[in-house]
Amino acid sequence: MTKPIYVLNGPNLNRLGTREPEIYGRTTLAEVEAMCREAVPGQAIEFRQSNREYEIIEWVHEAIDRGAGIVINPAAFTFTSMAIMDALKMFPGPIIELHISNIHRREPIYHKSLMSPVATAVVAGLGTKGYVIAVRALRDLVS
Ligand code: CA2
Repeated sequence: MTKPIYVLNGPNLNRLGTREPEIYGRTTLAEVEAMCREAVPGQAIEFRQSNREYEIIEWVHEAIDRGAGIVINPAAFTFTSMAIMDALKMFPGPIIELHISNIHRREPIYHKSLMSPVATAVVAGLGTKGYVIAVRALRDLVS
């Protein structure tokens, strides 16, 4: 059996589609999950969201044990979490860091990602369609 791709989402993304549509669009996270599954038929996907740093670290550990690749939108943890960065560093496969918005066009506090140095690739600014592009790219990288 092929190993799953993990799509991990950080804090507040469970509220996607409900505020700041000019930046993040109107698509909900449940719709993003459906788009991801449709984009890579036959590819197992573990799609998760948490507001807790601990839980995201545990899921990265789970992916280390049984995952083929990781797409991660760490949201605000992008800029604060050495712990998630350390966990990602241990992952042997490809990692795509994903942001719905282009973090580099935004205020300076959004410019310094702690994750980018340990990511294989970064997708930012393509809206929620970036998830589709990221899971397809990851599927190609792992197959
Ligand atoms: O653009 C992205 O995907 C971000 O990772 C989203 C984070 C932000 O801290 C990053 O800098 C960029 C914020 C996510 C906030 O969650 C939302 C919930 C509801 C509606 C919109 C955003």
